[in-house]
Amino acid sequence: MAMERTYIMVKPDGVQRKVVGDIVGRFESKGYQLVGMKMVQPDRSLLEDHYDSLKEKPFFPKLMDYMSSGPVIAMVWSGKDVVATGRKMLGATNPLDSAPGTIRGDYAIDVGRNIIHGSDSVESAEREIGLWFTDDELMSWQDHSHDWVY
Ligand code: RTP
Repeated sequence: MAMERTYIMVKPDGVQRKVVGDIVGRFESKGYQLVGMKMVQPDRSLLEDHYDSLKEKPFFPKLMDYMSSGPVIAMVWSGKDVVATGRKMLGATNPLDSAPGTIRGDYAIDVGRNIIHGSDSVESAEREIGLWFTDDELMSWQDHSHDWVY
């Protein structure tokens, strides 16, 4: 069984629009385990590291402005196939293509205000978790509730 961790981040628009509780609730209801969470006002160097692969994209400066415009909620969720399933729960990057029922499909219209980030692979999840969290901010507690999920 692929037990994984993923990095999920409610972006500044999601915090301002007060959908944090709903997003946390969706991951909890699905059966995933929260192992780390904090509110952060990210500085540009952290955001540049996080979005390093997009540095050459024309939208990169706008993305930096957007992501540094307010606090974000940084989270680490753990569970079976949580990276791929988390991306499904988020919906497509462009909310116009996101299915209703997904987070972006339910809350967003514009790709430049798409509410949430989720790691796109196990490797990028581990890289992003290392960028946003120190080891002592991540819990390793025994959650037996997943015995009732899988
Ligand atoms: P994310 O990293 O935020 O979860 O998004 P993603 O993998 O689904 O998409 P990615 O291509 O990595 O893009 C990162 C974020 O950049 C913004 N974006 N703006 N054409 C545009 O203006 C444009 N394209 C992408 C979005 O906020 C996207 O989530």
